Amino acid sequence: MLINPATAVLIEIDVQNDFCPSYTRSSGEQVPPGALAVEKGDEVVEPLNLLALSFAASGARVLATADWHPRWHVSFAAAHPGKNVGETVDLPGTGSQALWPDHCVQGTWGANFHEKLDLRPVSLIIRKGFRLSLDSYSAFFENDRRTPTGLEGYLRSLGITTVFLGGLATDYCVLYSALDAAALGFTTLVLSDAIRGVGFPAGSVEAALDRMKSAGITLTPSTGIVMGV
Ligand code: VGL
Ligand code: ZN
Repeated sequence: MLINPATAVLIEIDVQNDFCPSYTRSSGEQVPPGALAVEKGDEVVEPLNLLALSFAASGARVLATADWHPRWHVSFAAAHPGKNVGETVDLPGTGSQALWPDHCVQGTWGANFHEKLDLRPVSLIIRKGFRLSLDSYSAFFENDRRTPTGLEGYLRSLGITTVFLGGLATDYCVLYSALDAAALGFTTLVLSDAIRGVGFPAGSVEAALDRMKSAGITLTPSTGIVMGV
């Protein structure tokens, strides 16, 4: 697949410690799992790094997003006495909001990008979910589905028409970012080898892939992408 670097962007979604499992550094040191570790979540790092290099080398932009919550964020079960992780609450403006363990708290290790994610090609980092009472899965709109992150305007001002997405998690932030990108009229491609899902509730990854396909989103391996005109 030949891609024009002037009109395409790669967005690396939430490749943060809290979404990654434990692993061993080459020094032998064990890195603990994140608070909301996605099974094999760290496997997205290598394909994203390779593709990011190829985007940057061709002059195309690479962006990253970060989940960036204040302590006692509304998406944390701990902020709702009597509620547990995996339950939902109804929020004014948002509707049903899933409750998670505390994760990606601003300024903590868990909110940092995975240490193997190559940030050198990344020219913009979008932080989302930073308001106490509003969550954000999508890189474009927060969970009230109205509050923009500013990403749409950024992409349009650069003449971007094609959005490649990879990262974490397939069934939440990648899904909602891809659906919004497609709804906004961007040609949207999700990198099949550079996504991993939470898998809660059961079947959510399969459901997410189906929703993406129904929305006209292409699932494609990162290895088949060649930058050039
Ligand atoms: C995410 C659940 C809660 C994600 C973020 O990045 O997919 N999932 N916050
Ligand atoms: Zn979150």
